[in-house]
Amino acid sequence: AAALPVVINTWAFRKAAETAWRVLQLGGSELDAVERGCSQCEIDQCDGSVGYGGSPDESGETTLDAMIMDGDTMEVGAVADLRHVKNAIGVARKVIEYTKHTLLVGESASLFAVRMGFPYEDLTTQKSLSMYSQWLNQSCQPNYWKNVVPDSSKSCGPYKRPEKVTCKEEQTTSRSVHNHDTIGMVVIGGSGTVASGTSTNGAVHKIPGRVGDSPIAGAGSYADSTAGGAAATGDGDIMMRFLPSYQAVEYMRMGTDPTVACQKVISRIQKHAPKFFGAVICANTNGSYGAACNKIPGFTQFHFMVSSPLLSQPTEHV
Ligand code: SD4
Repeated sequence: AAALPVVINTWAFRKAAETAWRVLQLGGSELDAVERGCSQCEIDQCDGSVGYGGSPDESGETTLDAMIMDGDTMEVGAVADLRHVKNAIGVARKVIEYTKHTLLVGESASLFAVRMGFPYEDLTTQKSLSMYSQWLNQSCQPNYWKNVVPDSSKSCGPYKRPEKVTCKEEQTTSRSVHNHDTIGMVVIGGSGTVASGTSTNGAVHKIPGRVGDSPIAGAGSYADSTAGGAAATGDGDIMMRFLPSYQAVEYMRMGTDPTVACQKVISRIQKHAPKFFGAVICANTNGSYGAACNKIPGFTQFHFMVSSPLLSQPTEHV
């Protein structure tokens, strides 16, 4: 059975689901619901991987990626590598509302945010500082480099491009399920208007400047009121190469059931990256929804939240 409106979001982020649902109940728009729902996770620092104080990069700084998409107008507002501003999806919303651009990045995005009235503040916390110093103190720091050699007497980092390519690939960061939990949300309103959005602090110990899938339209999320909406979570460096959210929406446009659409998207990526960590959620304009993940050791179940008139409260699905 399907009914409208429907709100789905990645992971068991219940408060985000409740907030988005409440916004709809109070007459807010689909975009309002996405913005407020994802903002809730930024405030709550959901799983440490959304909002400030998580995923310190190689220099110890927390940077944020977020996007919001309007499936009626096909407008997108996004920020990437946003520094010193906590409410990333709020800034993304201002990009839609007050500019003709789609994506603003880095410190320039921060300056835009300040002009829009957002506070400029430190995103590091005791927790992110201690994650950072633990990482610095490891004898061989897990990182995201490849085909480089250490540039010092230390066995690892800082790195330089090798004179001749060495065959040994450096160890990459172990991507635990828990350091990669972006909030992605899709809202389908009562009349079938679709909105979607994401917010994340990205990957732990990333190379400064790294932008993941989350702020990229069609990768992190996609919304089209003539078909449906989708959002992705997981290893953005891999997933963004496949535009999984766009692909899921296009499958639904062709009449594919949402669960099958998500499964097809996951198996496409899996052919190239069998062990990638990731999941996709989607919903069509009838209110049918689905999800799929790449089942790998340590990640065999994917939790997501669904809010609908058919459920008495936002409900966790596996
Ligand atoms: C990223 N996709 O920056 C994000 C992280 C994430 O679930 O989704 N976590 O790669």
